[in-house]
Amino acid sequence: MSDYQLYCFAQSGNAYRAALMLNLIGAKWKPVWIDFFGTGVQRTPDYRDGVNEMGEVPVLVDGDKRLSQSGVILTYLARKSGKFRPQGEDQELESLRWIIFDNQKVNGFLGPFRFLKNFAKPAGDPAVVAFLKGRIDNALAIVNKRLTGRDFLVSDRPTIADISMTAYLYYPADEYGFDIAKEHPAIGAWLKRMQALPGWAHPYDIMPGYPFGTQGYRNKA
Ligand SMILES: N[C@@H](CCC(=O)N[C@@H](CS)C(=O)NCC(=O)O)C(=O)O
Repeated sequence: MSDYQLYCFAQSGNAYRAALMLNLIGAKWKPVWIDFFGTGVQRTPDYRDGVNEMGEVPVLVDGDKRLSQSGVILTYLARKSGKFRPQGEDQELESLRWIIFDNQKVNGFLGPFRFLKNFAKPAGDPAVVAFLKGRIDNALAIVNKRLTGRDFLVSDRPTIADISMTAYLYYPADEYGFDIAKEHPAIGAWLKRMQALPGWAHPYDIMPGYPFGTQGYRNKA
């Protein structure tokens, strides 16, 4: 029996943070597929009243507990498992600082950018897409500088800040039209270090929704 349920879908980097953490801590979990692009169930009153008033994915269910916001889910799972937990107040604050920067400026722009390029109908206005690309280049350069000469974002070992920051960075380069790992080599090397962790898996392999419009997986992990 699964210990956790995760409301998610394969294209969601926000949900991937939680799915990856569950995998990395060796938790038993099962996905609840959200047909985000089809029925759009996340916009219904039932979803907002019964699952998440914010109308968002991911949502983690652990018994009677129901959590949303990936940063909250990561914090909860790190405290519960003792894994990937920042140590001491300084690391906790530093981790929170990078998680907020990630949510707002890194994946906060990469998510809508990728959505407008790949999934939106009609496709995104080129001026909006170009604006987002400028913000993304700036934010990724900051992360690349941070990772130059260090292995992980806040400590000499991976923490939830690293897991959060990977959210959209493993999706294929052709979905972005540029190669994040190649353009930002310190990010590229860090992504390989994260990928080497036991339990790591690609978003398309652990969350349902691939190929697009189905409930399938790319290669079921
Ligand atoms: N900060 C949130 C972002 C969650 C989020 O925006 N999820 C997207 C799916 S990738 C969503 O549900 N969007 C619905 C909406 O914004 O209306 C988190 O980290 O969990």
